Order: sequence, then structure tokens, then C-alpha cells
Amino acid sequence: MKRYFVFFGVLFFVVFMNLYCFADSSTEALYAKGGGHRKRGREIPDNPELSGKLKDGIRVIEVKASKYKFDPDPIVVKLGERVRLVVTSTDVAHGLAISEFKVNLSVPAGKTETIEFVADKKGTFYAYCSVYCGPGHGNMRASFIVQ
Ligand SMILES: [Cu+2]
Repeated sequence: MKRYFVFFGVLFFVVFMNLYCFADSSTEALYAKGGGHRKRGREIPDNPELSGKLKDGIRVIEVKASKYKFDPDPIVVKLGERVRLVVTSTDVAHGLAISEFKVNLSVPAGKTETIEFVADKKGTFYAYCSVYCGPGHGNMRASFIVQ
């Protein structure tokens, strides 16, 4: 009889630990498991400063896209904010996509394009280049943090 208690005790523990670890299967949790918010050897602080400025209740962020990075990185906003990304390419054509917010902007060489959306999900996401721009294209991304 005692063996059954031990067995169920262990089973309960394993199930509980699984629930605890995998309950949040959001992108944030997945990234967190992959070594925290470390990116190219750089730590993102726990409470990064908000990007851009509030204008008429909209968080307006000017983003520079160039081979092969976005500036600023990370791009930080508050949960629930309406976000306007004003993206300028300083060299060739680039794109800026954030899948979780259905953002996909294409920016011709030297031009500026704008997109607006509501940051209605909390977490750390990837903003990545969606227009092939050269050999470093696959690594052209920034963290998009909704806090
Ligand atoms: Cu690209």
C-alpha cells in the first residue's frame, strides 16, 4: 500500500512540475527557456526603457533599418498601447515583420514607411526583416518587448 502512495506522490510531482514549466507556452516562455533574453551575447535589462514618444496617445517609434540590424533594439512598448512604427531604410530595401501582431511592412531603399497596431499581447517577440537584403538577412532582427 505504501508503494502506491509513493508512486502517486512522484506522479503528482512530475505532473505538477510539467504544468508549472509548460503552462505558459507563449513566445516569451519559449524564448526564456532558450537562455533568457540573451541575444548575440547581449543581455536585455529586466525593465528596459520604453521606446519612442507618446503623441496623441500613440507610441510613435522611429526605427532605422540597415544591413543587418534595427535601431532601436529592443523596441519596448507598454501592454495595450497603440504603436506606430515609422521605419526608415538607410541603405537597401528592408522589411519589418512581427508575426504575433500581423505586422509586415516593406520599406524600399532609402524610404520611410509607417504601420500602426495595438500591442495587445505581453511578452518578448521578434521583429525581423521580411525582405531579402543580403547575406545577413536571416539574422536581421530585433526584440519587440511588450511589458
Ligand atoms: Cu532583410
